[in-house]
Amino acid sequence: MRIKNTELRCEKGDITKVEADVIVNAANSSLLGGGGVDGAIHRAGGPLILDECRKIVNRQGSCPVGEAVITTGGRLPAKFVIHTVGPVWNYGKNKEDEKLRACYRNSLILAAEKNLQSIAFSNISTGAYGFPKETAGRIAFDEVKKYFIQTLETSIKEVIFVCLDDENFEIYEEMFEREENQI
Ligand code: AR6
Repeated sequence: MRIKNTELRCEKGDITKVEADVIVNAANSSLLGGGGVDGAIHRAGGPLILDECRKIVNRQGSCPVGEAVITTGGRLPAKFVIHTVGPVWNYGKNKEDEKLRACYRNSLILAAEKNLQSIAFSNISTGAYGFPKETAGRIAFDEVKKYFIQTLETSIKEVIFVCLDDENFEIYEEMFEREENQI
């Protein structure tokens, strides 16, 4: 689907293989790596990514939930990695919805500040952090659409939601289908 000059789509696969200007990692506040997509990105991208993460932490401390920082993509096909920290699901008691929205919004703002044209998102918080996938998908889709509807000028021309697991992919496919049938 298209919003103004930006193409949005979903795709099934491994985000470490995606050739976007920037891919968005589901990191933790330490920024020092972990499992899931974070582990895969550091493994595939090599040690330069961790070096830059360390420098960021030395400069500004750990990364709060909902915020985002940017590093090189190292050996990845992507030029950069945005590391954002999703909320841990706690049955909606800790404003998790709002925090997840902030992850998507702040990643887009950062990518536009760097004048990047294409961005690929992982399904933040829907693995180890336990956020229900359907709700997380709706929040991601809605917040990204909102950014493009509300932003007058942005460098971003392409957004890809990259889903590794079938469940997330089906959720995104259905959201795109529903949206396209409405227009
Ligand atoms: N490509 C695309 N998506 C992936 C990949 C991949 N290579 N690998 C996993 N996913 P998770 P979280 C999907 O657990 O829930 C880490 O240890 C996966 O199917 O990676 O935000 C961090 O260091 C799932 O839907 O991130 C944090 O400590 C989604 O990525 C913590 O986990 C997110 O799952 C963050 O947890």
